[in-house]
Amino acid sequence: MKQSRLFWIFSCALLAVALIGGSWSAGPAVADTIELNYANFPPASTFPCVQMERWAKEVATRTNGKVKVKTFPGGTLLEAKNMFDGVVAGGADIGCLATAYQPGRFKELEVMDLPIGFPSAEVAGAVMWDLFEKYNPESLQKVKVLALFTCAPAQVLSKKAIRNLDDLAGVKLRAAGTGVAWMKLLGAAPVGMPQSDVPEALQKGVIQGNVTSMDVLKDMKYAEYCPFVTVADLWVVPFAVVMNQKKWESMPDDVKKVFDDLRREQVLWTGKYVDGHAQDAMEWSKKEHNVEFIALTPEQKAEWTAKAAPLIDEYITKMEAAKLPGKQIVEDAKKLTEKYSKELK
Ligand code: 3IO
Repeated sequence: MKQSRLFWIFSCALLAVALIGGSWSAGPAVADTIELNYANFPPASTFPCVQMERWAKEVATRTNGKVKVKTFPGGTLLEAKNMFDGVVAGGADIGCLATAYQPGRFKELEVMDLPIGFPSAEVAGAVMWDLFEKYNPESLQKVKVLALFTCAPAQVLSKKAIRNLDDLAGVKLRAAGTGVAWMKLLGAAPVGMPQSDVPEALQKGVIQGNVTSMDVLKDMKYAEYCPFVTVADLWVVPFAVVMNQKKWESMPDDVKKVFDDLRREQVLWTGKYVDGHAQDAMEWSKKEHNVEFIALTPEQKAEWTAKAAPLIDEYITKMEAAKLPGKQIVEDAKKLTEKYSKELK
C-alpha cells in the first residue's frame, strides 16, 4: 500500500516535469517572442494610455502573439519631459510624448499648436499625419514614428466662471506648449506645465484652472475642482508615439509590416476615440458634478480666435529664420483641415 502511494507520487512528479519540459521545448516560439516596453506619462485612465492599450492589443492579435507589449502608464518608465530622449537612448522601446511640451524642438509639427481651426481631434490627427509624411521632419529622424494624434479642442476648465475676455483677464491658468502664448494674447496669466503636474497645482491653488480638452474632466477628475467650463474651442495638443530606431531595425519584416499598416489606422482611431470621450466626459461632469458649461457666442469665438492670429505670423517668421518652409506648412495645414472636415466630420 505504502509502496504504491510512493509510486503514484513519483509518477505525478515525472508527469509534471514532462509537462513543464514540454512547454519549454515549445522553445522556438518563446525564443521568437519579441517583448517591447512602451512608456507613457499620464495616468492609465487618460486617452494617450487608452490608445496605447488598444495598440498593444492590436499588435498582439495581428502578430499572433509574436509581439508582446508591456505598457508603463503614469510616468513609471519615462516621464513627459524625458520621453523622447529616453526612447532614443533605449530607456524604453516605445514612448508616447506631447511634442508641444518642448517648444522649438519639433518645429514642423508646431503648426498643430496654431489657430488653424481644427474642428476635432479626428480631423487634426489626419492633417498631422499627412504633414508628417510630406515634410518628414529632421527632428524625428532618430526614431521610428508609430502614430501621431492630438487631444480634442481645448476649453477653459476653471474655478470661477469665465463668460468673456474681462473675466479671463489676469486669471492664472495652466496651458501646454503654444497655449501659453495663446492665453497671454487673450489676457490671462498662463503657467506652462505638463498635464501630469496639474492635479497638485490645482489642489494647492497655484493655478485657478486648466486649459485642456474635456476628456480630463473625467479621467483626471478635474470636474471635482473646476465647476466651470468655457467652451471656446481653442488649440489641440499634438502627440507622437515613437520607437527606438535600433529596436525597430532589429525586428523581422512581417512584424514591421504589421506596425506600418497600423500607423494611420491608429491615428484615426485615437482621434475618434478622444472626440467621443470628450463629449462623454462633458455629459458625465454635468450629471455627476453639476459643472456649468458656458458656450461662447459665435461673435465671441471669432474675437478670441482673432486675438490669437499673431501666433501664425510669429511661427512663419521663426520657421523661415530656421530655413524651413513655414508659410507652405501653414497653407497645407489649412487646406488639409478643409479637406478632412468634409471627409471625416
Ligand atoms: C492630455 C495629456 C495627457 C492626458 C490627457 C490629456 N488630454 C489632453 C491632453 C493634452 C493637453 O491638453 C494638455 O493640456 O497637455
